[in-house]
Amino acid sequence: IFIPTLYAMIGVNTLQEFVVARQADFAGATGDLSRLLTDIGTAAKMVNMHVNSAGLSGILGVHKAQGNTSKNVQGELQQKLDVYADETFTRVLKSCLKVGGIVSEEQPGIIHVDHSERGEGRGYGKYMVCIDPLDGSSNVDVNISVGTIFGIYRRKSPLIDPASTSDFLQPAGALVAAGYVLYGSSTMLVYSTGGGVNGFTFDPSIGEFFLSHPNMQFPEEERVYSVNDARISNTDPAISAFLSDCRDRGMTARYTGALVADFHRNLIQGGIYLYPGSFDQPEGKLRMLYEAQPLAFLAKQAGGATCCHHHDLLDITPTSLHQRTPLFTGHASSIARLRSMMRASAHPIPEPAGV
Ligand code: AFP
Repeated sequence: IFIPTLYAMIGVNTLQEFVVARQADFAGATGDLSRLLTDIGTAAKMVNMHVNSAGLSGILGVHKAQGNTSKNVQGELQQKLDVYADETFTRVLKSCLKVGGIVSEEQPGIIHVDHSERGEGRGYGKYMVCIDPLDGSSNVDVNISVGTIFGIYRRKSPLIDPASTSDFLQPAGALVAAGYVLYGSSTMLVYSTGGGVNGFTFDPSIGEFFLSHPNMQFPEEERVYSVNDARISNTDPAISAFLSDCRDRGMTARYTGALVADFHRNLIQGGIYLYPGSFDQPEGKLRMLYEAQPLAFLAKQAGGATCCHHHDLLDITPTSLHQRTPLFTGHASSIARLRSMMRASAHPIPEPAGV
């Protein structure tokens, strides 16, 4: 049993200690990425406080601007907590000298971060951050887990100019780091810089994340499949056949409606998450840059795999900032079985535009 305060007493790594210690694994590391990752931890603590007290602090429900409900760039209703989480992560990331640009689910374009404007250094930082500040936010009003997902790329263009769209449109295989925060029965931050996946649990009594899940790997056993079955009537019939095969193999269904929570459970218990495209909407619902790619990177680091209908998702170079993608991620054997069934399908989903 993990008891956070006990871990604190016996001197197990805090997030900050761990991140800094891991820096030594990378020859020539400057500490810039370490600073950025610990800043993300700080913003997560702030959002965590509001998520935990949402029912008491009047921050439940839909956000209104000038009396009207507000929508994000995807046309989805914004919850008050979506807006708070977006403002918090953006504010903290902008103050980090290493960040040159941010793409958030809640903002239409690139948020450029020019440090020279504040007399705080030279131009723009070298890291591009893609973030879904509050994933699964429709769960908040009913007190079910939500999350934050982030991916960090190294920019390709010169630091002296504002970041360009192509600095963000890189394949998941080029991520420098990725992770998520799960605001659940306890709050966890899980991340990878490429040398495995490590999970940290927040100890609210002292306000620190402590290493609680070192070297996370998908277990051998495949136990769970996570899918919204309302989304499979108009998709590739191979997916229904795959789910039926899952049931025959003794797997069971679990789906929360928050990608982070479903991915996290499947990582710990062994399972697969599915959000297919449909014949009407081949690109599906989930966003490539700040949902699919970071989780694909983590899945790979944890011994799992990720695909869309026709490709390994790690190989896809996105073509637009808010691109959507079908997503199948989790246990490597489940993904391999699903892919072979989709390859043999008589009615495959057409390739979405931009892939
Ligand atoms: P919201 O953030 O709008 O609640 O969407 C959550 C999400 O992007 C992802 O976290 C879920 O897995 C998925 O959408 C749920 O979508 P369905 O409601 O279509 O199942």
